[in-house]
Amino acid sequence: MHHFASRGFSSLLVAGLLLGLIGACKPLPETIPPAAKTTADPPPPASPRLIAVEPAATAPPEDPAFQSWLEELAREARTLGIRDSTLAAALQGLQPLPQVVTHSRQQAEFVLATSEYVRRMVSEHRIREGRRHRDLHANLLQEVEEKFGVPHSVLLALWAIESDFGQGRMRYPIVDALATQAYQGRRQSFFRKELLAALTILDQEHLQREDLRGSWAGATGQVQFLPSSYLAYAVDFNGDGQRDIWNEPADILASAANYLVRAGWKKGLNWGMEVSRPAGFDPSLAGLDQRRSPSEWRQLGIREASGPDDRSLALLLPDGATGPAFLVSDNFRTLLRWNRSIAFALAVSQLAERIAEQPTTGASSSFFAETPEKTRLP
Ligand SMILES: [Ca+2]
Repeated sequence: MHHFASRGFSSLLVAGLLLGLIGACKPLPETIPPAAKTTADPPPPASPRLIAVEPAATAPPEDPAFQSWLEELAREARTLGIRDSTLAAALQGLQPLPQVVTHSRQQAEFVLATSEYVRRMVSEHRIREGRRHRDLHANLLQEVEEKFGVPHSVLLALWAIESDFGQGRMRYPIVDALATQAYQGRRQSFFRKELLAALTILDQEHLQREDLRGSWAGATGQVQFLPSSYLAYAVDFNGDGQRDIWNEPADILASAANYLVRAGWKKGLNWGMEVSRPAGFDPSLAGLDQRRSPSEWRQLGIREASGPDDRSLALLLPDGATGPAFLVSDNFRTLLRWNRSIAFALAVSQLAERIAEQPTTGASSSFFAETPEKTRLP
C-alpha cells in the first residue's frame, strides 16, 4: 500500500513543474549588483549572450559532506545486495543538481484551479496524439486490455499526461535527482529509499546511470514510476527479459495497467460523471469519504446520478461550491492511488473519454465551455 501512497504527486507539484519550465525560459536579469563589480568592468554585454547561460548548471564546488554521505549510502546499498561494480559506476562523479533543489523549493508557489489544470492537461493536441497512438498500437492495446481489464483509453491518457508518449519528463538522470533530494531535500528518508530502489534497478536491469531518466522529482520512464513502484509493478509484456518502461510500448502500457489492477481497478466500472446540483444544495455532502448509491444521490436532488445501485459514488466539488460537480466511482479512487491529486484523476478521466470519443462531459461542461482556445503544453 505504501508504494501506491508514496507515488503521489500533487497537481500543484505538476503545475509547479510546468510553470517552472516556463519560468526557466525567462531571460536572466541584465544587471549585476554594483557591489559585485570592480571599476574596471566592461559594460554588460548585449542580452543575447545571457540566453545561453544556464545558472549554475553543473560542477558546484566539491562538497566533502556530500562525498561522505555517498560513501555511507554505498555501504547501505551493499547490504541490499547491490554489486560493487554497479555502485562504482552509478556513484562516480555524482553531484547534487542545483536545478532539482530549485524545483523542489518552487513547487508550493504555483497554484492552479482544478478547472484550469484540467484544461491544460486535456489539450486538443493530446487528444489527437492519443487517437494516433490508439491506432498505432491497436493490437497491443487490445491484448493489454484483455489481460488486465483496464480500458485502453485510460492507459493512453496516463501515457499522454505523464510523458506525452515519451516526448517529455525525461530531463534528469534520476539517480542524480534522487541523490540531491535525499541529501538536502525536505523528505530525505523518502527519497533515500527511492534512491536505493533506483540503484537496485540499475543492478537488476544492467542499466547505466544515464539510462535512468525522468523528472526532477525522481519518477522515471514514460509512465513516470517511482523506482519502488517500478520494482513492484513493472511488467515485461513483450517477453524479452527486460521491463523497459523507457522505450518499449508493450512494457509501458502493461506496467501502467498492472499498477492500476494492483491498486484495485474494477473491470467495467466507469470513472463517474459530471452532474448538476439543485438550487440550495448542501455542499457539505461533498467529499471522497461520503459515498452513496445512485438512488440516494437522486433523492438528494442529483438527477444525473445513474448506474446500478450497488455502486458507491462520492460527490466532488473540486473548485468549491460554485464550480463543476462530479460523482466519482471506486475506479476514480484507484486513479488517486496513482496520483493523490483529484485534479490529476479528473484530467486522466476527461482525456480518456475524449480519446475514446465518448465524452460524458461535452461542450457544455463547465470545465471546457469557457476556454476560448485550449492551452498547449510545451
Ligand atoms: Ca520487455
